[in-house]
Amino acid sequence: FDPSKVTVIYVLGGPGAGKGTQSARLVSDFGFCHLSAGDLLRAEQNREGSEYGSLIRTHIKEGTVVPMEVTIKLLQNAMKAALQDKAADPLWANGRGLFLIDGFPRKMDQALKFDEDVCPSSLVLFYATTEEVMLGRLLERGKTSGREDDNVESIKKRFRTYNEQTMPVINHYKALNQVAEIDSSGTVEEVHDQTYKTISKLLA
Ligand code: UP5
Ligand code: MG
Repeated sequence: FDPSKVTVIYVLGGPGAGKGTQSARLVSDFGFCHLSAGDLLRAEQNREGSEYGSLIRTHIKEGTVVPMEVTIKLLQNAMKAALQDKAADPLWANGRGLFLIDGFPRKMDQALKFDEDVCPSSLVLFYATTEEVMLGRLLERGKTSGREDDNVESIKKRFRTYNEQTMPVINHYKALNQVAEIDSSGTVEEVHDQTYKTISKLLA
């Protein structure tokens, strides 16, 4: 597809910061196509006949980053499918093919590769809060989510990967002045208000 016809926003922040929750709100506000890299990986893990199932399962449980070839392929396929499906959606087509890419890129090599080979992003929405807040949210969700990484052991590993590998990505885009940082410690509504203002300005 033609990168000049789409607008990509990366949604980053630690595990449990609220990326998925806020992305869902932006879908109803602005008609974004929301692609969560984690959700795509979990779907691929469960797809019958996938050659990557056990590789993905291990990385998710250990909180480490799946090799970028796998994730980028899944994202590209999902973007292509969305461009076909949503072509008739006026909100989306009149705009610029709005994609929220949630939870990606998590590592510097992925960021450079995606920007260069697929499509550069216009903005990084960065949800920032404390590990204490994130831990509380994930343990609460873990009671019902069935996610294999919503347990204290996996969460600690996810925090480590985030600090060591994903923070450098955020700092890279900060140096390029492409980061909108949002404090995600408040209620869903409070965080959404801030997000809404930021995105309205970008799309104005
Ligand atoms: N909640 C949300 N906002 C709240 C608020 N303001 N106040 C109170 N509660 C709030 O939210 C988490 C929980 O908190 C929910 O119960 C929610 O109701 C509540 P959510 O919106 O789901 O947060 P999110 O940031 O999306 O958390 P998530 O757990 O999805 O983040 P991760 O980044 O850890 O998970 P992801 O699915 O992106 O990745 C999982 C794994 O996949 C990674 O660890 C990695 O192994 C692998 N992966 C890759 O290898 N490569 C990739 O590119 C992507 C993922
Ligand atoms: Mg999520």
